[in-house]
Amino acid sequence: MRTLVIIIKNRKNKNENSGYEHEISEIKSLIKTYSPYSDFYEILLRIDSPNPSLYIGSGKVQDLKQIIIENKIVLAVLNITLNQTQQRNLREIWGIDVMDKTFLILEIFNQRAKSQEGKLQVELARLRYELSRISHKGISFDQQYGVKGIRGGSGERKIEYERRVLRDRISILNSKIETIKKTREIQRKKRKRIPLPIISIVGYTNAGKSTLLNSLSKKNDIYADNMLFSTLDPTSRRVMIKKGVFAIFTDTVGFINNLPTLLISAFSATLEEIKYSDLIIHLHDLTSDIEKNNIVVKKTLKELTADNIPLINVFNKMDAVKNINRFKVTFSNLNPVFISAREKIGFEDLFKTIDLELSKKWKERIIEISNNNFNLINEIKKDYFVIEERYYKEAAIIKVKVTDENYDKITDLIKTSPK
Ligand SMILES: Nc1nc2c(ncn2[C@@H]2O[C@H](COP(=O)(O)OP(=O)(O)O)[C@@H](O)[C@H]2O)c(=O)[nH]1
Ligand SMILES: [Mg+2]
Repeated sequence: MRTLVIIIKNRKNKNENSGYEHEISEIKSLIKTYSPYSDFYEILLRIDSPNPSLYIGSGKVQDLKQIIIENKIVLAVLNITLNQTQQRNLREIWGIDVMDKTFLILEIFNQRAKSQEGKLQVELARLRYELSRISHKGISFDQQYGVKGIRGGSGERKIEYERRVLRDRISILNSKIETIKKTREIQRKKRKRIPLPIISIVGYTNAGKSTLLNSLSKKNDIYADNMLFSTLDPTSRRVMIKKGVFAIFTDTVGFINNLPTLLISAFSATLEEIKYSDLIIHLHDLTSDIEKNNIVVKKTLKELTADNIPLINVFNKMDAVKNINRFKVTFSNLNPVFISAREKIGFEDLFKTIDLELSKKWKERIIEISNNNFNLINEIKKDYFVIEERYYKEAAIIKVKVTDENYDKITDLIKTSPK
């Protein structure tokens, strides 16, 4: 999917240039989260003040239309906030999908939300976002609010009507979410677990989470025919940690700098799955503001009640920084693992640390199945992780890697199985 990334800077603001590289890299990373096989065309625009109906000047809009056609671009993403009119007009003129950053983030949340509550939270955020940008003059709702004496006129009435409709839908959604929250515990119990450890990769957008998932699975995945894994969603991969030991790695939605407040609940709901993981990899970006990001991530994990899950602090992009020892000293209290996801450096260390953590809960157990009951053996192989099978005359000896809970289930299965 070829995407046009448009970074708009206000000419009057002298300091605005500084974060350009970072901003473009963050937006690209978001687009890749939305659509992994994207490639990009980048444009930096300087404007004096936003155009009410297009945000950018109409001449520039036409120039960009040429670029869009010539390069077969299908999506444009802008770093600023568009109101509905501007978004609609640009879509019409360019004939492609146009999004601002918040809209793109909502699309990503929408893709990733799995639970019913997650989906409703995202829908709620979308309505709030729409409510915030209803406007006929390129002024946001927040700015308009409280302005007195310009009421009246049919435009104003239409806006009032649209706001009322949105507010009604918001309150309906809110009560639905309340109901679901009450029944959530029941749903959790019903959840079917994959019989392998689940490792969630969390961290800021642009930290290298997707790169890590890709590098790990390319290096170590065994493209097994295994039925268990055909149902994995595309953000998860099976990775071999050491001979015979596998885990499911899951890429999560990244944290985003200055996430708009109205998206925070939707964001947490999208991350709900983290609660069910056996281990969290917190991926830090050595080239970013580590301390500041760390605080935000920790706080969010706590809000998700995921702060009791074992966590490994992994520092990425070690290839891009000089004097790695300085970081080793600064973060020694976090038991850091240093890697380069892109250059595939430090993976042995990472696997060792992961294995150590997981083996606290996932243990090798031996089970004996008499009379070589193949139906039973197949059933176990279908649902649990078998490391080794040995067949003797009287019985089969099966070695599995399981949690205590899984082990109990297997013993129950053996007891109840027809001989
Ligand atoms: N120098 C360097 N860049 C990396 C490394 N890993 C990822 N990146 C780059 O960081 C950017 C964001 O990576 P991505 O995997 O999309 O991050 P995500 O948002 O956390 O999924 C991309 O431009 C990657 O090429 C690394 O080990 N070293
Ligand atoms: Mg990503």
